Amino acid sequence: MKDAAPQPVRLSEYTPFPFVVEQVDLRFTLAGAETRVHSKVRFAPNPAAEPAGEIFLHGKELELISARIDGAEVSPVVTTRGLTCPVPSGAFTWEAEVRIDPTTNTSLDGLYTSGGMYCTQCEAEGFRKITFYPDRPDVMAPFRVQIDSDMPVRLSNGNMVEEGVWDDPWPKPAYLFALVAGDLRNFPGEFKTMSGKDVELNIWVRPGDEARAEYAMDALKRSMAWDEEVYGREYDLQIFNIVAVDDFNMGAMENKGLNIFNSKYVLASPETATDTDYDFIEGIIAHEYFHNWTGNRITCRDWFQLCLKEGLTVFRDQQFSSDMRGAAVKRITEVMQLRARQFREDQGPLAHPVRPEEYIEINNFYTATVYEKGAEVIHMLKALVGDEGYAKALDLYFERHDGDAATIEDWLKVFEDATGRDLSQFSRWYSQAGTPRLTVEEHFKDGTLTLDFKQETKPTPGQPQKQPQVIPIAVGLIGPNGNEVAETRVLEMNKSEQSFEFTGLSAKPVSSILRNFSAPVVLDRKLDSASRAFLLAHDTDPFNRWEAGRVLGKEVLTQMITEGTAPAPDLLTGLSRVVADESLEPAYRALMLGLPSEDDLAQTLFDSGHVPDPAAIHAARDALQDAMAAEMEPILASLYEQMETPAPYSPDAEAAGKRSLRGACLGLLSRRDGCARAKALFEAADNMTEELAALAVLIRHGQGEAAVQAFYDKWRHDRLVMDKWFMLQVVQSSPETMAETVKSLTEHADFDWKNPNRFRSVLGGMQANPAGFHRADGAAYRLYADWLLKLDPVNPQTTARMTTAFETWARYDADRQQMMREQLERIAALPGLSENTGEMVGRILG
Ligand code: B3K
Ligand code: ZN
Repeated sequence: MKDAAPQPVRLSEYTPFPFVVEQVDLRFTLAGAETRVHSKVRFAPNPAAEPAGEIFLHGKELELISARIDGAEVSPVVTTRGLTCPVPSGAFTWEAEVRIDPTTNTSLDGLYTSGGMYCTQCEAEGFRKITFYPDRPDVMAPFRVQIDSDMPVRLSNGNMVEEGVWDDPWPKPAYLFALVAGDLRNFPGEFKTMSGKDVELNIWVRPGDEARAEYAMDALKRSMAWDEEVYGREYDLQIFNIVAVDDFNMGAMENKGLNIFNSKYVLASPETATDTDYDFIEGIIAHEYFHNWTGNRITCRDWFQLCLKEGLTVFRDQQFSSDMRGAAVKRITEVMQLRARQFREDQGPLAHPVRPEEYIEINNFYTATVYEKGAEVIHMLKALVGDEGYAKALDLYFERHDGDAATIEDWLKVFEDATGRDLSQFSRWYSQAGTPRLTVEEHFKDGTLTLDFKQETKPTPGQPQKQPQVIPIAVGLIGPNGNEVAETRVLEMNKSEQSFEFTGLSAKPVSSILRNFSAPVVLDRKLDSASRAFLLAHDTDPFNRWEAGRVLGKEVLTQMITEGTAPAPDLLTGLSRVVADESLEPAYRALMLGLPSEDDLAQTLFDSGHVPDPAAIHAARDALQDAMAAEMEPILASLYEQMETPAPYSPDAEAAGKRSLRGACLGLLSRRDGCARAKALFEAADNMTEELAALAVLIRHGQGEAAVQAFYDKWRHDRLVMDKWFMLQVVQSSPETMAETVKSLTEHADFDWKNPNRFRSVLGGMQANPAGFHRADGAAYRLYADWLLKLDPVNPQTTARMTTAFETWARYDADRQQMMREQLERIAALPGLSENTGEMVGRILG
């Protein structure tokens, strides 16, 4: 019998659960395939809901052994989604025993084993694969957990009562439940909170990895101190544990008191981790820790409110990283990431609002829109109400909603109550999908500059008509001599068309618009390249100064691609000057040397009515880099020497910034020196950042064979380093042969395709090589789809996520469109295809 088509869940259909849970007691007997979970749950009628004579508990892939209500055996009706059972009218105690098999759970959702250890992942709906329970975020309860196992280390949420027994006093939804048992070693630490309480800290890793947890521990302590200082939030248990696991579907998980991390985002040493790894570790440790208040103490009423915790927590981790590593560089990297992932999503068939209104599989909505645009919305909110208004609103949020499962309405209401502002129009940022396009025209007359703005958002799936949004537009003015003549002013646009004036100006200024990227919009501004070069040289807003170079770069590349012109000199001289400017931090100068990505260029070309040719885009970027190298060779060569960092390696932002500038110089110089510097650096490097940068250059220029082998021989026993080895060969491969490279890597003895990190290194690497992925004969599309078909039955979540490689199909020529659609249809036709992947493929096909 074929399963009925999966039914979407709708925001409009929310109803409260008819019961509250007063206490949960769990006893785990961990015994491989014979693992048992005994649950005892105290239910009482929910005064805020309609009374019910029966209870529905979620449950998936569970074998029910026994069930009792108030001690008497019951026989519930069990389906593939859960069970239903008649219940008494007052409070009652539900008890059940189930058998589960964590050893064959390859979905990495629920309770599973990874390298001999037991661990869990419950967000969003994994707890129902552990036992029968109301697995929804608005059902919150205290948990007590007993773990019977011969594993030396047994962990769960809350405080440890005795070996293997844990008690979490803070009511939490089931998605925050966690359990770990294994032969683990800890890297210990301690923290004294602002009210003087001592907290025991532990990072648990596999034997031998202890020393590599030092940086994560340091980042954790800094996160705890920062949340006290900036948000007044103190930690609330006696112990905080982090565990590193090798098999994990995403980055990390904020389970109460027991964060579980992909080992990639915990383990670091100078020899094995790059500066980027250190940066990510710091940011993700902070993110998961910050969830303790924004997510755990205040959680979400339902999964439609996901951005309530994720948008806010991303915003908070961005603030933290900005404080740790410098605001300008951080803002630029955030925006690059937003454009690469979120704008791309918004421009295609997967566009959805920050708060979606329906889903089939919630795990498909942990998206750049929910996370990153969700954070941008808060960035705007803060700009509109000011720093003080924001601080007042957040204090009120924590005071009013501590212990709640809250909504976006609750969130906006605290801002309205704290600041007196009406946010009804602003709330469209949560409900309306798509990236607004902001066009501007400028007029100057009699000392007055007028800026005429228009906003427009294109239709997105299910939303043909768009309403005007509230857009904070930060503007500053630069006078002809390069000095700022008007300080940054935040213009508040709330109509489709609106004009703003700056008066009393003695000469026509050059305006700097959307400073610090004050709103997640596409700014469409006609400006001659001389004015852009002027902003590149003089803008006092570091973000917009970088942006001027980026737009100039984009315009030059577009012309090279569509008109076959040579790289324009304005850009080259402008960049040379900025790169040589010693008053600018090295990390910032490194960003200046980066060009818009191939994917970004493809979208830009598509938006301006061209059909992007991936090979031509690749060639143009290459040619522009050649021209940059030729023009700047002397300065690049001297910077390469100057930016050498002294041993021993230190991961701090300043040293990392120097290495990033040095790496950017190396990339360009290798076009002139026959890779001599890269070869020398590969031999001499004492840290992974430089070793990998050198290897990338060698592969890119077809001189990597010996280095690839040497790297393998050196690092073959280190799984995280080997992920890099696999990925680099795909990303740096020549586009013409990338598919063959991928094919041979998937045949390598170390290609463990069931491990998500390894799978993403090789198959995910293809997306970072767009000219290779979009090869004209469709070979890469087929290969990619073959692997998604193979992975889906094993790990639906990771498969579904990776279908987004095809989300841009509509940009390309008819042949490529057809080839991509063929692969999507082939995936859709897989017998037994998961709901996860089925939903994604259906939406991408439209
Ligand atoms: N909340 C988790 C993500 C869970 C994803 C479930 N598919 C990590 C985070 O955002 O912090
Ligand atoms: Zn999060």
